Amino acid sequence: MPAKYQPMTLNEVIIQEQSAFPYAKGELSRLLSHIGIATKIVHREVNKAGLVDILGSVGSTNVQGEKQQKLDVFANDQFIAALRSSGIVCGIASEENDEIVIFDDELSLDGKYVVCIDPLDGSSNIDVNVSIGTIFSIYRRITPVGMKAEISDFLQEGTKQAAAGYVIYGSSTMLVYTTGLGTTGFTYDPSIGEFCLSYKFMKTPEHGKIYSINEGNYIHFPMGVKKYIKYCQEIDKATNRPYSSRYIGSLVADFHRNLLKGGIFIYPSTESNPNGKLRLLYECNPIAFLAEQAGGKATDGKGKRILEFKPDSLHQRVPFFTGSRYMVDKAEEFMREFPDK
Ligand code: AHM
Ligand code: MG
Repeated sequence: MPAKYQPMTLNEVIIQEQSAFPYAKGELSRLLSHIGIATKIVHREVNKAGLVDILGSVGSTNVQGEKQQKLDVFANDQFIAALRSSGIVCGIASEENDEIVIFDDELSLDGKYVVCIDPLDGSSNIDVNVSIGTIFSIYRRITPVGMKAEISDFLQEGTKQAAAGYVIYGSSTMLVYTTGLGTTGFTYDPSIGEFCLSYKFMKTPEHGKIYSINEGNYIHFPMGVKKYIKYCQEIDKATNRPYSSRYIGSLVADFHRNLLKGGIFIYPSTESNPNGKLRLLYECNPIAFLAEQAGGKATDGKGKRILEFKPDSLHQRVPFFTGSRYMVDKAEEFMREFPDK
């Protein structure tokens, strides 16, 4: 007789975790559930992406008379709608919007949380059927409940995150999140429409043998990064080198692979972009929280923890080194040895 399939669902795990905080009112749990629901809708659309030419291209009207939206715009609207209707969130900051979006209906004004989100990350991969992701970060507001959210609610250090996570729309869709009690992963089972627990207390290897960086930009990298790349490519049996180079160009997918297998992801400063490309609020902070909770590291390459940056603007960028702890340490060693003038 086949074994009985009895998965633990996202909601069950969230509720179980909530019991670790005896005074919790369940708001954060409900908020995570709302994100889970929005994710299922985005998953459905992402999986239809290849049908765009059949259903009508972006900007045109499809056979049902619906206007086709770009997937990233669709995902943004979807998450904003889900968070607005939750009544638990008083505002969001999205990579897609220049300014914060304030929810000022009566219920939302009493919401204790704000959310920073990159609704669909990996824009260059959206149209070509390569993995993309959603990244989110949840903070307790610092302005008093009942008032409109303000920018200061969003410009908090990553150490203040109440929860963070990502969704990877890959060969299967997975949701990985943390509330500071470890990193937990769920795989979406479309046959029952649920995220099912697949990784409890994810632990990333301390050493790895994958390095992920856009080597096309090599010429523009700081000397420390150039030297570290050469180190990764050298032969040394004791340290399993040469390492493998893997770069998808979707942060979530590159990070997720390295989290499971062990590796380092680097998006450093370049001559033209001294702060790199990735955004502190929407990309680096949530990923850094997840990395640390899984035993990994996330720094700016110069010894500073990403989670300790005090943001000064919504769309601030930061150089990003994350992954297996000893690999990040080694890369930083090269950065120290070859400081750029
Ligand atoms: P996006 O927010 O426009 O999608 O850019 C973020 C993405 C990350 O997912 C990825 O790590 C990086 O940009 C890739 O950039 P590049 O193409 O410069 O290597
Ligand atoms: Mg992005």
